[in-house]
Amino acid sequence: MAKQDKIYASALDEIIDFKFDERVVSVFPDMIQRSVPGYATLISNIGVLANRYAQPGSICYDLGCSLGAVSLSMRQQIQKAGCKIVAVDNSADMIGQAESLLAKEQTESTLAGVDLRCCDIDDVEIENASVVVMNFTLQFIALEKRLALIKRIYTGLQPGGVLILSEKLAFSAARQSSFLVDAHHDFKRANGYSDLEISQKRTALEKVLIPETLQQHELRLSEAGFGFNSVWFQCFNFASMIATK
Ligand code: GEK
Repeated sequence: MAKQDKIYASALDEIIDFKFDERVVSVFPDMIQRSVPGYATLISNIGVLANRYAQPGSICYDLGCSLGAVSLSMRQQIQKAGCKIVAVDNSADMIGQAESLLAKEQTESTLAGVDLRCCDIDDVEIENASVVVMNFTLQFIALEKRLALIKRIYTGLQPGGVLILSEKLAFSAARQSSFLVDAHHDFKRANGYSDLEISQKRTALEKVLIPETLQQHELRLSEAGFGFNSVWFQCFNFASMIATK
């Protein structure tokens, strides 16, 4: 069973900015499952979508892979010959743990192998790509770097390739925003988080996770060159988009 996330359970004198360090890694499966509504549905269906768009002999990227859940799902689902999965995270603690999880789940029947890399997304060359996934990663990238990254992904994709982008969303309409934020907090309470945990985690993430509106994402995707894009999943203020080249 996954170790329970109690990081923000007792009152802290000082709340420091959230970091993907050893402590977070040790509880990450429990934390993300209890914090992101629809996480398991997203993971399994990203694999399904990846198989639909993966092109034989191409590369599928999992940018900000954490413990490799998206890579595992893609590896299970992709039935196209000669695909490689490149999974990238700049947290050494995440990559270390992802390595052992991926090795444990290794089966001989999978067609696609996973190449795990501990580095910044900025340092990864995106080439010959048919599928690029950022499952709740762009929100941690500095605002001023986001357009250049999306443009680089667009350039590295083959025609017909896709970007799958999941994000926590912001909403400009005050009533809609407070409804969806409150609903998300209810979801966290229903999953056993206390008000103290919710509020301390919120403070820790304030300067680190910068959500944008769906309109801001859509504008950036079109500016980068993506043609069709659509939301394919949403639960409360968490959504996943697919954009095609
Ligand atoms: C999942 N996709 O389980 N370069 C590389 N990695 C980064 C960078 C960067 N510049 N910035 C942040 N990360 C996963 C969940 S978690 C989302 C993704 C969350 C990494 C960071 O180390 C972390 O592992 C991941 O992006 C974001 O489907 O915890 O809310």
